[in-house]
Amino acid sequence: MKSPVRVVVTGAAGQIGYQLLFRIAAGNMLGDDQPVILHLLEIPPAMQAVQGVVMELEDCAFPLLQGIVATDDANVAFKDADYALLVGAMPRGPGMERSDLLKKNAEIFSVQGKAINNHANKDIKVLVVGNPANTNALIAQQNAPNINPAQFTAMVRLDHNRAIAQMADKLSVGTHELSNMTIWGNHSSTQYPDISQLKVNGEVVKDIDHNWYENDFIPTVQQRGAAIIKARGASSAASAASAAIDHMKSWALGTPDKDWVSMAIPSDGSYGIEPGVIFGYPVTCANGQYRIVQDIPISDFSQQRIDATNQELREERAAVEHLFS
Ligand code: NAX
Repeated sequence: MKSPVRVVVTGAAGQIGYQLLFRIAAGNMLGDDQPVILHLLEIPPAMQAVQGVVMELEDCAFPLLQGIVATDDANVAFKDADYALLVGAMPRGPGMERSDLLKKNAEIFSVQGKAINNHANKDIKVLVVGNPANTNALIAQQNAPNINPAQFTAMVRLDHNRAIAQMADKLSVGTHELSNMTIWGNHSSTQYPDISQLKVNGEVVKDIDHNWYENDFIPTVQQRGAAIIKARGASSAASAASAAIDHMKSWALGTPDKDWVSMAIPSDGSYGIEPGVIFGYPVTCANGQYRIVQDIPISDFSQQRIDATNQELREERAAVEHLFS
């Protein structure tokens, strides 16, 4: 048996946390030979609810779950952490401007970035789910100067999975038959789901009607979160947790041959995105490292979409830059 790894989940008493923790403890994220110690971080008013989650985790008697730490102190939560899923965030309240939301969350993620810097394992893999996810990841990264910046990522995998599901439906195939989907940019309504490289059973998909793609498919993927809120009366939680599991699993255990996944990662100049933002890219993963897929042809249409989402991320960055350490 391997030695256990420590996995932090923030917002552990929230909707996504509740869907996530049991799957991590069951081995869905890191494999059924990898024991875990779960670290649950919450704010003080939610600690009683966290105790209920802890009781339920205990009652599952998961063979891989070798310990639970529940705390409202980020310095305790990130101690020796190997993986962190930063889910807890300040929701947008009535009348709240996007800039206020950015600032409130910037405060949370700067504190957590510092705690990661000071207490976590230096190889920690960080996934930010809490919105605005890309910019929250940037803030955490900028507050952790002693951690490799590449270890800070944000989630666009839910968008990636949504795009695959929509295309599988359109093409009347199973999701497992599709590969090479890409989500570029921000996890927001400017994200760009790119099907130019999409394959069914290894064959490039051709003859997709551009009008349908631009005016039906792209808005459906971009607005899927809002459609779920309208239908369910609550935001997507199980699918978000499932995507977070997928993101970490791909990163830790690798991607299949001839396929890639979408991860928001620090831009490095690839595809003309200058360093300084956390940008959704197509990546392959092996040996716990990700690598951007290079040389994908970019059409004029794609370039416009990529530029728009890049622009939005630069504006988000400008609103919070003063919080960088
Ligand atoms: P909930 O409101 O159910 O849960 C959030 C939890 O975070 C609460 O229990 C709260 O007490 C806790 N929290 C707040 N501040 C904290 C802090 N400083 N430290 C630790 N915990 C803290 O929200 P939920 O539905 O679970 O969603 C969580 C976040 O995921 C939201 O920001 C949401 O917008 C975001 N999402 C991101 C998605 C993505 O694809 N990147 C998709 C799903 C989801 O909408």
